[in-house]
Amino acid sequence: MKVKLVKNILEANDRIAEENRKIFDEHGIFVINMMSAPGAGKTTLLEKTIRALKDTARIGVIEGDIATTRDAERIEATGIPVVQINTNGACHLDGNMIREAMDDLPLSAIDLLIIENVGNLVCPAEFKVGEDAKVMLLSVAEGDDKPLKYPLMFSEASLLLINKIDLIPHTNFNMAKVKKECMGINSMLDIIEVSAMTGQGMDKWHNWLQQKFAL
Ligand SMILES: Nc1nc2c(ncn2[C@@H]2O[C@H](COP(=O)(O)OP(=O)(O)OP(=O)(O)O)[C@@H](O)[C@H]2O)c(=O)[nH]1
Ligand SMILES: [Mg+2]
Repeated sequence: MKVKLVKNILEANDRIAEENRKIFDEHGIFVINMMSAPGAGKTTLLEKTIRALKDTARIGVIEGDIATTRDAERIEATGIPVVQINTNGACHLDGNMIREAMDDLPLSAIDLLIIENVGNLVCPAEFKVGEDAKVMLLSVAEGDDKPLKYPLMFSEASLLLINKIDLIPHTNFNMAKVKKECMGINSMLDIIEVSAMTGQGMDKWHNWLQQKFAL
């Protein structure tokens, strides 16, 4: 019974996500669902990316957090449209939440919408929101055992950004092992090493975005 219930919830969510996707397509918006454990650097990466690309593309952001408008305030400071969703306890965004947030965005004036999901390495990977691609961050400070322990997000993502590479000298993070294990989970996964803090590798991430849709 419980299994059936979970399946129904996911199917209902898939339908709403599909409707969201149609609305985004009608407006010609490319949508990224950005996911990671808490603190991997999603908002920092977004702040840098927006500042680098906002003259080339019209970017909008939806921020998902359990509580506070802190991340939306950081994005607002870059001067682009942003909406904050507070899930009040839920560990992920779902299609319905995005459907409601859309009403507060100028969809006709956005080419690239980046949805920062709730910081969590598990639940966000289970719920589609209407995205074109899932982009995942893993920071080197989290440890190199994460792909095999939390495989779903790695298997769902199109791109893995390995962030905070400036900290590698202070960790025992084994880059080669992580890449090999990620490939074992998802052989289609693109992987780019970045430091949102120093800017290292950020041009490669921006190129990836440009290739996915014509900025
Ligand atoms: N050294 C270093 N620190 C970073 C880097 N990227 C982010 N940080 C720091 O990591 C901390 C968390 O960054 P956020 O961007 O808030 O992380 P987040 O993934 O948005 O966090 P949640 O939204 O809470 O899940 C901040 O103190 C950042 O300054 C990086 O590349 N290198
Ligand atoms: Mg954040």
